[in-house]
Amino acid sequence: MCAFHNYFLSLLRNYNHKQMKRILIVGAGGQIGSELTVYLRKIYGGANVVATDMRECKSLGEDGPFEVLNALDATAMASVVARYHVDTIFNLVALLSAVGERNPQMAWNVNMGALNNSLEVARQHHCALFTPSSIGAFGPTSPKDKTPQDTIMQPTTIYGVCKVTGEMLGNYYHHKFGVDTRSVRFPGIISNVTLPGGGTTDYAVEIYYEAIRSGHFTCPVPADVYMDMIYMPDALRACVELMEADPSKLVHRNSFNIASMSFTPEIIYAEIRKRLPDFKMNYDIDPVKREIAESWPNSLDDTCAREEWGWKPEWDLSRMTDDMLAHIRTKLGKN
Ligand code: AKB
Repeated sequence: MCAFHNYFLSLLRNYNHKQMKRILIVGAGGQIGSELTVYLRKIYGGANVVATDMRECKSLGEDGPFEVLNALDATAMASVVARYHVDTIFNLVALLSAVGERNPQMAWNVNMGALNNSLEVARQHHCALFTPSSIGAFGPTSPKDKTPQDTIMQPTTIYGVCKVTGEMLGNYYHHKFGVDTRSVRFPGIISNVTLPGGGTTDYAVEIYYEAIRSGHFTCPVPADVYMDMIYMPDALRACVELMEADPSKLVHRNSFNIASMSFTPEIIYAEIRKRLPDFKMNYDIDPVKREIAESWPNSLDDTCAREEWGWKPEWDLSRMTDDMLAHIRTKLGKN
């Protein structure tokens, strides 16, 4: 009955153009959330996007509703969903890979707790649910290059264990209860608005800030390790395009490989030096980040996302580097 009801609602949503109307963002103060909130409000209207975070975030309350919400409190989450008549939840709460290794129990409790609550609230209130997965869902036994959509997933970090479990739970809630769960496996996200925290791919953001600030960067990840990365505008567009995709075309749901660029620290350093020839980089390898980075794919195969919902990246390393340096120059007053 419930599965049928949810399926019927998702068909109805698909019938209308721009299906999401009342959106809840859980964990809106983080790297993705702070930009996704603004992006969604531009598309769906400020009043229709409710931003929530554990802590007060003044800027997120400027052009739409903001509520303080602990994602581990399911009752509070359900009450916000009911009060604002939410039909779509974006659960962005996560401790990232490197910080997760420092406190695996906390990473499991936070990452899985927020996801469990989001799934249950989505089931009870007939909402669609987006939860990011990550390249971190793969591990050393996955194929390294052009890692396929469906392949071996045996991650060696608690972050990856949470992501694989989350993908399976998302699929379970879809099959068992008809909840419209969808997800992408994000590469490292590069942006110039909010800094990431505790990730293995963070170096690819920090390098731009240091190139402008001090002209020198100490890289914690080995020179020759490839990882997939994506520029924030592409990441935001992926969230909306997937959630707006026709469900009848989705063979997969949790979670889609998406790809846009893959590089090593040496490659991004060389790209920045084309614009700032005096920029210098040395290495002080963080053993935890090294192990994680070496366990992840070099690059993902995103054919299924392209075929099932039309995914196509717009940014490459060169264009992104121009844009990052220009924005950070302005932000740091170094024009
Ligand atoms: C991390 O490095 O932990 C994240 C990710 C790739 O999921 N940026």
